[in-house]
Amino acid sequence: LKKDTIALIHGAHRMGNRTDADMARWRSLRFGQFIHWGLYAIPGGEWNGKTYNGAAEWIRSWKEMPHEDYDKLYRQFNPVNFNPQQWAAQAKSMGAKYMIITTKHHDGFCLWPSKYSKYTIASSPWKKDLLGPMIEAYNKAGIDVHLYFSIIDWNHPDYRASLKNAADSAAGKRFQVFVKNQLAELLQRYPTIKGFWFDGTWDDSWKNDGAFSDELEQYLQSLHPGLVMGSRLRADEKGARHFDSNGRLMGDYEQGWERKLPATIDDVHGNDWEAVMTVPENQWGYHAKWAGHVKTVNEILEMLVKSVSLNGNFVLNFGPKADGTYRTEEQQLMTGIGQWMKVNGDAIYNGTYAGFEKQDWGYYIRKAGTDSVYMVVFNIPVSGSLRVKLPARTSLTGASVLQSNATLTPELIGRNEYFIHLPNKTTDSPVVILLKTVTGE
Ligand code: FHN
Repeated sequence: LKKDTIALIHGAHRMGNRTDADMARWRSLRFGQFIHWGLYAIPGGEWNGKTYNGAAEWIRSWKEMPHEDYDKLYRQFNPVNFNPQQWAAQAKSMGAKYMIITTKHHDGFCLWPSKYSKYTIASSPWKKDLLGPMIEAYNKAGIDVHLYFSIIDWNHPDYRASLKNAADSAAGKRFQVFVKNQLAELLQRYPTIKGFWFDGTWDDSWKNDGAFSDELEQYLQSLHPGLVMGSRLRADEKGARHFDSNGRLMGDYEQGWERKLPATIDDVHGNDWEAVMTVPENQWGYHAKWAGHVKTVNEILEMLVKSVSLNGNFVLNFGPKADGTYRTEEQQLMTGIGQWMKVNGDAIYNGTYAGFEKQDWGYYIRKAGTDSVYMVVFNIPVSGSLRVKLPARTSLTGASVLQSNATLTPELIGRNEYFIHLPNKTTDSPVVILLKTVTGE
């Protein structure tokens, strides 16, 4: 927080995290699936035999790709192999408890038949709504759905990055009405959704109108009380985004953790937060030729575990192909993550910061509001002995390996300090140990 606070009308309206049931639910889910799906999946990062090395969903802004060509792609969008039940089943078996789907990315193409635009799925050969069946299938599988919505809209004639004259301002006002209408339409069509995930809010036209984003947030809350919306939507009247000019978080959780994670608990300032992560370095939509490093199951698990250990949610992105299927690498990741989650998911859901001193072997996660603390071990020391230092007046009464249920006897080696001796020094996936602790005199 900044020292000298200033009076703001459109700054943060709340101190601290939301405490209501809808937010508590979002916070407990911890692991989500992000899906970037749209017209950009058709070129898949390639055009006229050349490969675009930027993010596939940005190909329209590549000089080699004429806008007219991109804007005609909708005539080919026909995901004949799309099977929403299968998508939902795969997400469920991976262990995801919520899903975020791009209703409309920066290109402006809508996956639902919006009555406010012609550039929608209804104009494609597929014709039918894609979002409805997807939301229904995910909800049936017990997975909450949140809707990604880009404010930047490359297709809409009234979208302006900045407002330079009276005509721009008039267009900007019309665009705001359009945004409001589309969002209300989404809520009316899909009443089970749990939140909006806003993006593309960095242009001047948006951030210089804090009053509008503030009113919009309140309007959406009034239509659908309990909605969860991150910090990307809002700007204050001075153009500050995410955090207002007094340093207070706007929106329900910090939404700036994109392809990066906080290092320590101090970096999150007590706020709810969520990280979104790509599988390759920076590809969200489908790219036929992934270049560079592709994250492995264990790398992703470590990010998930680290996020939860620091009170955050972790969301892994997938970019399905234009025909509605997932590439093999993504399917394999889902399976691999799911295998681990099936055995060890208890350490993730409802997990929170444990308040214990961090050790080099990995991360502690506390089951919210309980004495159960999980050790998630990524680096086993050559000694095979894992150091556990507990806060004052806390003692360790037992430990067991989650996977095998094997009981481990902690060795007391100093005041509030123990070794847990691992039976196996080698493993090819993170080992979870459940600690039983007692806090008292
Ligand atoms: O430009 C987009 C990008 O394509 C992708 O959708 C990510 C997801 O967080 N958001 C924007 C960049 O911040």
